[in-house]
Order: sequence, then structure tokens, then C-alpha cells
Amino acid sequence: MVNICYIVGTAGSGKTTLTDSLQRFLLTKGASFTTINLDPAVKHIPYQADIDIRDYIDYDLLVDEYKLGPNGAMIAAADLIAEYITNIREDIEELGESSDIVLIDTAGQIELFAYRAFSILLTESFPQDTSTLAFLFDSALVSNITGFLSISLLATSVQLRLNLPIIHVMTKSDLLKDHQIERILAWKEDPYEAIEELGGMSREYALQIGQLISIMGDIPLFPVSSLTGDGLDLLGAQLSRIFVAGSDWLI
Ligand SMILES: Nc1nc2c(ncn2[C@@H]2O[C@H](COP(=O)(O)OP(=O)(O)OP(=O)(O)O)[C@@H](O)[C@H]2O)c(=O)[nH]1
Ligand SMILES: [Mg+2]
Repeated sequence: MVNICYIVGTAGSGKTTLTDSLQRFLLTKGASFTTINLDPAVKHIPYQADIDIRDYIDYDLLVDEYKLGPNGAMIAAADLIAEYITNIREDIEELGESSDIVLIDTAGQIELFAYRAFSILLTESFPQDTSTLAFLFDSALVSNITGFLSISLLATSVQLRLNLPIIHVMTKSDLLKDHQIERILAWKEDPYEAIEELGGMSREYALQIGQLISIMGDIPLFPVSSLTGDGLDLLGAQLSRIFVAGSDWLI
């Protein structure tokens, strides 16, 4: 059995840093893990990747050879990953079987992981009940209600597309004051009071989005700071509950 956590989120939301901090947290708990970098364009990663997409795909060569711009090259790279999906799946199976958890750090722009073909090929290779998405809410983007709803809508879109269980993680919580974090957590329970304060079209849209999001059910939101380590214990405990219900490898 392979337990997989796909770390997804908007560009710069803290995916790579969270992969690193979560890995270090797991180490202190004595959990075993496999770490995977799925970003072909990243130059530096702070963790030791057990599987690295850069071993399969040379992003700079794509740029030079096909004279592509940065986004075109990323799309070409994402579509190339599909060609190697069997190898990647076998690598994950081999290493993941002997790990408590497989952490997958996905590429910068969310659309590359969420909407290109390879992601479906990859996620469908493993059972749904041993996979989860950790969708990152960047603190910098969700401290007002319209930002919060927009990112929630994006999370819903990704969940719809990949059809996997999901948890929400609010990254860079150290950048927010306690009362701001509490306000965002309160929006998660009930966004309508804040929506009522919006005017015009924004209010109408926000109401519709609020309803759509509430249909998706109660999804927990975990504030986490990779910088201070705050919240990693609760996030770790949640992953532990998802993957090994009743066991205590992280709690
Ligand atoms: N203050 C603070 N900064 C953070 C935290 N996590 C990440 N950052 C910063 O946010 C920036 C982006 O972090 P990354 O981990 O590279 O984000 P990413 O989502 O992997 O970025 P891309 O893969 O390029 O989309 C970096 O400057 C990090 O140092 C955090 O918990 N607190
Ligand atoms: Mg990254």
C-alpha cells in the first residue's frame, strides 16, 4: 500500500518549502517517507528528492531546442511527463511501499498539475482511499473574503478535476496576526456574514461561490508556518488519521 499526499497550490504558495518542513517534521516523529519533486523547472530544492522529475526531463533543453517561452516550455514538460508515467509510477510503488507516506511536491503553476493529462494518469494509478491532495491557501492571498473565496473555488476546481480527497492548508501563517487567522477560519465555517458586506456584482458572485463551496462539505483548514513550524503537528496528525486511522505514527 502506498500513501500519497500531493502538495498543490498556486505559484509561490509554499509547496516546496512545506514539502521540506513536513519531511523534517516526519523525521522527528520517526515516520518513514518518500519525497518526490514533480517540478521540472525548479533550480534548487531544499530537500533530498528520492524521485526527481528533472532526471527524466531537461527543462532548459526544451526551452533552447524548441525556442519556447517559460510557460510554453512548462506545458511541453508537463505533457512529456505523461510519456514517463509508467516509470514514475513504478518508482513510486517501489519506494512508497516501504514508506509511511509519499510527499509529492508539484510544479509551480497549479494548472500544470491540475489540468494536464499526466496528473490524471498519475493520480488514477493509485487507489483513491490512500491518496490525498493537500491544497495550499497562501496567506498572502486569502486574508480578504474575495481572495479567500477565489482560492476556495480553485481548490474545488482542482478537487473536481482530480477526484481525490482533499485537505486545505493555509501556508505562511507566520505572516498573519492571530485575529486574522481566526477570521479566515471563521469564514471557513460561515462566509456569509462577510459576503453580505460586499457590494454589487461581487456580492452576487460571492454568494454563488459560497453555496458551491458549501456543497463540497466540511474540509478542514490547517494554518501552518514552515518558517516557525507552527501547525505542522496538527497537519501531521490529520495525515496520520487519513492514512492509518487508529494508528499513532504521527500523533
Ligand atoms: N514567511 C514565510 N514564508 C514562506 C513560508 N513558506 C514559504 N515561504 C516563502 O514563500 C516563497 C515561495 O515558497 P516556495 O516553497 O518556493 O513556494 P512554491 O509553491 O514551491 O513555489 P513554486 O513552486 O515556484 O510555485 C519563498 O520565498 C519561501 O521562502 C512560510 O511558512 N512563511
Ligand atoms: Mg516549488
